[in-house]
Amino acid sequence: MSDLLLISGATPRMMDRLTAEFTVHDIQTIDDMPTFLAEHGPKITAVATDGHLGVRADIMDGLPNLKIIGVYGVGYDGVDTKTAAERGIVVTHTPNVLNAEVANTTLMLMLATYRQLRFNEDWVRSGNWKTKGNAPLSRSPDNRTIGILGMGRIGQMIAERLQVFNPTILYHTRTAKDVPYTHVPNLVDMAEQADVLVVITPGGAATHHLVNADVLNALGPDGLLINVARGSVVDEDALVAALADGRLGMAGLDVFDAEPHVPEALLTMDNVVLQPHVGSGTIETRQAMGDLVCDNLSQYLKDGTTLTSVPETAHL
Ligand code: A2R
Repeated sequence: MSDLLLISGATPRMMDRLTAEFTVHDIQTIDDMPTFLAEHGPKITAVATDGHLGVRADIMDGLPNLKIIGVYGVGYDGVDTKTAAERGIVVTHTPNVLNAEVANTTLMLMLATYRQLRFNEDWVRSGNWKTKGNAPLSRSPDNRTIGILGMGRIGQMIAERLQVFNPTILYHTRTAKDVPYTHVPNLVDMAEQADVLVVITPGGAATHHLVNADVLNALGPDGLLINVARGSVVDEDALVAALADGRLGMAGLDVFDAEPHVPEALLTMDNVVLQPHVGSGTIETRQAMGDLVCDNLSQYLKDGTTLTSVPETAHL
């Protein structure tokens, strides 16, 4: 059996499949990584990880015969794909199977912020309803102009599912796509026109702090920012400041810069809805993602091909 290093968590079903096909070394059981790598590194040919944890450079260096990295997630900003490609290591990820769930999360955040779900729930639980009467009115998510930053697999699914709110959809990407929405070449221009800005690009250097103070100011005091991509795409300090000053109206956030750390100031804001990076986090979707990780690894074992390589290693 081939040896696999498991860096991220895995669902029980994923674990069953991995242990049936590989000798699994779970990173959580390894106390001393240098000693482990010296002893077992050369026989490990596969890694399973997630897009956030990726594979640390010292671990990659300690696995001279690594052939495949299976990422549990569509984003893979934690993996150094350049080094992987140079070393002939295939990197796979789990696109498409989570599109619908991340779109659901986006709609949940939009409804929860516009309709003040958390504030109103507190109104009931705190007894305010009895002592203070009806809760203040909220705003409607209907008929809004929604700017989507990123119009790939997930962005397109978000746009489709948003149709229930009768929106006008704009999008910003580096290149225009074949979609029935208006491409806006400048992000600040799009934020100026939009009531809602949905962030759904990959993370990494190319998108770092794309959403900066200028974009947030353009979105404005009635605007809503939803981030279901990566914390790194939004300048978090600028976001906290804009919300605190009232320059930005509301935020629905599933991702943060230094997870699981969330800026203290956000925790007390009523106009913010916070989720612990659960965009794809349902039993059904995580099962489908886990299956795809295992399908890629199994197929690679069998014939050296994969189902869903990342573009950077697709030529291998
Ligand atoms: O820019 P383009 O034409 O390559 O369009 C891609 C867009 N995008 C960007 N837009 C503006 N500025 C950038 N610097 C930039 N870089 C990429 O993001 C494309 O429309 C979209 C990415 O689409 P997909 O590759 O199909 O990714 P998918 O499956 O929608 O997932 C997006 C991300 C993941 O990487 C995770 O970080 C997160 O959603 O869960």
